[in-house]
Amino acid sequence: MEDNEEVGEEYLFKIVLIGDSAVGKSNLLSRFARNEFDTNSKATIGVEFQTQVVEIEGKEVKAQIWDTAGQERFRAVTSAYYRGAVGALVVYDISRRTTFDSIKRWLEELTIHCDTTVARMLVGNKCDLENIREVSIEEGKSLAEEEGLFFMETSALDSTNVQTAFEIVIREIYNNISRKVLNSDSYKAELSVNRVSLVNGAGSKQGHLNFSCCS
Ligand SMILES: Nc1nc2c(ncn2[C@@H]2O[C@H](COP(=O)(O)OP(=O)(O)OP(=O)(O)O)[C@@H](O)[C@H]2O)c(=O)[nH]1
Ligand SMILES: [Mg+2]
Repeated sequence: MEDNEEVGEEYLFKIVLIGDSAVGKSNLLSRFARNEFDTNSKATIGVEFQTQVVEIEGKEVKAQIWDTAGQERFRAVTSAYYRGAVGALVVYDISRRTTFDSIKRWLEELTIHCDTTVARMLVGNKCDLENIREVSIEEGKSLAEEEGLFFMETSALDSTNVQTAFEIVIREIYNNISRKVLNSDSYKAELSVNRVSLVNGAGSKQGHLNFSCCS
């Protein structure tokens, strides 16, 4: 029966990474998806995504994580980036206060472009840089509470909490969707729309979208 083939692919969650340039979004993704870290990573241009399979309550969940440029001039068409997203990691760098000050702006952008429930986590990355910390854990926690976000400090460099941060978001998405009655026809339709909108198809593990830069 055709439906049986669909079972393994029932859950495809699009998660977006946002935050200022150089906070470590691309390295959080490479640490999570490939267990890699790059000390000399270049600023992202356009959009990339990676798919990672995670098991939740015995079910196979595909997390498709999208990464874009923090730098305005390299960012691809914003609405396409956010389309269909059900989770977001909003990232700052604990050693650069300006990146923490930008968080409210990133949250506004998320609200403008996403209409469905989005599982959101505030991520203070580079917690290995304790000696040059500019944002305390308490400040991170209290902003997260104020805005109703999960909160975690991470280090893509030494792996602290990277897996956990993604898994908490994925689990929350799963919970949100369960609440929406998983098997309703309208939700299934929503999922297939998400699939169709991907340039490289949901089956591919990596991909990118070639938008022209907004100069
Ligand atoms: N010490 C430390 N350095 C990190 C960490 N994560 C990333 N970096 C470094 O920070 C710099 C920027 O990292 P990226 O992952 O490229 O940052 P990004 O947020 O993707 O930047 P854009 O693509 O420009 O938006 C690189 O030199 C990384 O090696 C971390 O957890 N700790
Ligand atoms: Mg990047």
